[in-house]
Amino acid sequence: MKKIFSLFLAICLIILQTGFIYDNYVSAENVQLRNEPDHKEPKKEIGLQKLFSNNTDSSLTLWYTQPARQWMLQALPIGNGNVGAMVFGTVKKEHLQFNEKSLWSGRPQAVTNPLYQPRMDKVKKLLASGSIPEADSLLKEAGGFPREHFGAFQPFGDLYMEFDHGDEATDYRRDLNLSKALASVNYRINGVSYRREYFASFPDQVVVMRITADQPGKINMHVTMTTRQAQGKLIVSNGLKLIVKGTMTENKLQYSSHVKINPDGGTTSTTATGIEIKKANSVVLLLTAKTNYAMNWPGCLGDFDPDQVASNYIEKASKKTYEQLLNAHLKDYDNLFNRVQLKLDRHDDRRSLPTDQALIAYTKSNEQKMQDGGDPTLEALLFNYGRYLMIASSRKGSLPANLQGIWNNSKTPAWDSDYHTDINLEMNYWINGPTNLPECFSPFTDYVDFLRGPGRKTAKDYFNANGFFVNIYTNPWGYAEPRWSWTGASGWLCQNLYDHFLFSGDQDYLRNKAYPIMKEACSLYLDLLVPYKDKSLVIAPSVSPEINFRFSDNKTYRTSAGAAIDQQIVYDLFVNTIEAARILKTDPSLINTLTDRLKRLSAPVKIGNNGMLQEWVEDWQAEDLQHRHISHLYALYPGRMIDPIKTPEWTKAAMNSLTLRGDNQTGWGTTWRIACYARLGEAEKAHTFFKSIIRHCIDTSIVYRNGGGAYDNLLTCHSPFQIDGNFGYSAAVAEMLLQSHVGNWQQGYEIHLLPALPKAWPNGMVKGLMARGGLTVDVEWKAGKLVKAMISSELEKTTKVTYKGKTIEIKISKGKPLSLDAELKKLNS
Ligand code: FUC
Repeated sequence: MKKIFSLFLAICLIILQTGFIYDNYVSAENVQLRNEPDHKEPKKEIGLQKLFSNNTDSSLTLWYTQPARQWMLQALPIGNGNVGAMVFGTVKKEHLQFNEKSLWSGRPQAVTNPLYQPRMDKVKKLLASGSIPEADSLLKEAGGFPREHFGAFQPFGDLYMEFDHGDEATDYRRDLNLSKALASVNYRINGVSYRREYFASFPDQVVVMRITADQPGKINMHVTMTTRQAQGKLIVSNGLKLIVKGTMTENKLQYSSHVKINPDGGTTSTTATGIEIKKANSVVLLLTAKTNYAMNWPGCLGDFDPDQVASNYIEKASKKTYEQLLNAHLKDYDNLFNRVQLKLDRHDDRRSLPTDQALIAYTKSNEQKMQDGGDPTLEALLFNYGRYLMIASSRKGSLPANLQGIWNNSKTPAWDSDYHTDINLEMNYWINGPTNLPECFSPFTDYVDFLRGPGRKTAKDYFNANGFFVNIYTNPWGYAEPRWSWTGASGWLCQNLYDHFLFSGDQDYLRNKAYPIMKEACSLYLDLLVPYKDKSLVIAPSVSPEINFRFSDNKTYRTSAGAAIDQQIVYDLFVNTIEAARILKTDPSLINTLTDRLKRLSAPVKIGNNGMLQEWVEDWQAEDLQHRHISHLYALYPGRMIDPIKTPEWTKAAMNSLTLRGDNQTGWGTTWRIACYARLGEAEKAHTFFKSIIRHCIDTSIVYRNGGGAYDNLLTCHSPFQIDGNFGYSAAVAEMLLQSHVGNWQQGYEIHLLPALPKAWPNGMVKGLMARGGLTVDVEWKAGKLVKAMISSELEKTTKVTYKGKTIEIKISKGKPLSLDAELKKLNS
């Protein structure tokens, strides 16, 4: 007790000492295509379709009355974090296109540009004295940045199952059940009902497929596998196995995929290209894939045989029955997915529509500005889908979800399907904390940890600095060169790491994983801070990602000192690292250094003459006023500095900045805006953006403006498909229903119930969301008003709860959930 009291006193003292730094900040209290050929469509749509549309939950099922025609638009994704597949559901010739997340071309970068480092000190000084054109010339003299062998995420292969039963199907239905992570294809031909089921098992590391018919001996099929990797060879074995393996020439990456076919009844034979099955009752197929990639820089190749690993997975799984495999999968998946539920209950005729039709109806009614433009069921489905996609593409022991998660059918995908770090990778992982998927976060942490190796080299080579520098885009080979921008992402990545701790409360994680990385990122920024004209500290060189400013010579430049986002990132990182060091009771001298720099830091949030948040150290104008990036709003979201109650002036300025930046954006540009408006408490404005993200999209080319939307399969488009829109959407919806950014670890975070509930969701229920501090929150509302909130914790906690302007303090005991009504009165003890 005495110890706790002295710790409390010490904290108060430090807060008092450094008070002026923190006063202005909320978080400071923290001291806290290739086009597929068109397939024949089944003729009639009756029977099964009707049956299923009535007995499944439309906010948990994607369903269609036709097979997929194009990979990007209609195929349905399944995945186990390592292997991803897209299911087409074609009647005559089923197609599963599959990926293994680490199958990448390219190789580790060996070359840097030595001409930058000798001039970096001078560049920093010029930038800090406002001599932008001079610094720009000096940088240009050093030439470009090498980008050799960057590579791209590669498609692994295609599994085809050709059925000898004709192609005139009726009663066709293809679906993806999100509560089971199970895809199925159902149809009738010649009086026989066929069903195919597909799931990707994390526990068994295989994709499982089962083909059944309602009459014995009706399955006649030929199975074959192809790869688009030049060195890949197909081996057909009498042991009912298909193997594709090879080694990439440029990087020596070995890859292997095994398919095992287990028929029940009938006869089998091998052909030159595959395996023929005749008159079987049912057939189970298992598929796995593996490479010898390892997240260890600079080699990035592991000392194991991927073919052996793949073979072991298949042999082990072959010993289990289909039911055993399915049960293991359901047990694993159910625990993750079904701990969160969102129900937006409103009578809606569109409930009975197939998903693509519901999407088209949503789009049309919005275009025609019909009063009843919304569809809460579809809006909830997209929320649930984001969580499904996270579980399918990000599990322990593999790389994080890339720009397309784990799915890709092109050898040259857009932006190499890489890891962009000036919004995209970070946005991918906003979903984990609030929507309770901490288990899927470890690939992100492992990857940031891995980037420290190449990042240290870049910090030394270019800046002669300590710490690690991560550039705007990276890959599994650890690419960390500055490339075309001086945008540094180490600090932003650390924001996700620390938020993961705040939501999970996992102190072992903080001590052993996040804190060492945060500390190292601090070393970089400490070395990059220089005194500006007014002696305040600014980061140099510094960039507001992907956008230029107009300087006094009327020319545009990208690089300056102290761009708002960098200042905000440094502020956030230093405050979080101080808080983490205190929690871990370590590094007092680092706490002092960071506290000192925070005092001298040029304000991370400034309001310009036009009443907007300044994007740069000076009140320069953006070259593109409606740019999709809103980096200077980092302080609002994902940062925790701006809040309508605590910082009303900044809130107004943030609102002005968002308004000017405009509404017509890409997928992630839209979801970032939804999250920002949610933080501002602007429920209707946030909901307005749903019409941009739930907008029927058929474009597969790269667009930068007036893009966004979702394909028939509800994968969001930039365009093309980019998964950050899906993940960002779910995170933003959670932000509309629950917020917890105000407060600090010691005193607890304020739980704000239904902070941005739009009129379109009059009745609803959300269960299992997380608030910072490790609290689980369920909320129920009717006619737009809170009915009941239930808060539980694994630890004893005191926290504040806010609803409609009223705030109370509550104490929660371990394992004893506490329920509150609309007046925030306790409903039980
Ligand atoms: C950034 C964005 C683009 C796109 C790309 C993958 O460069 O500006 O819009 O999302 O990442």
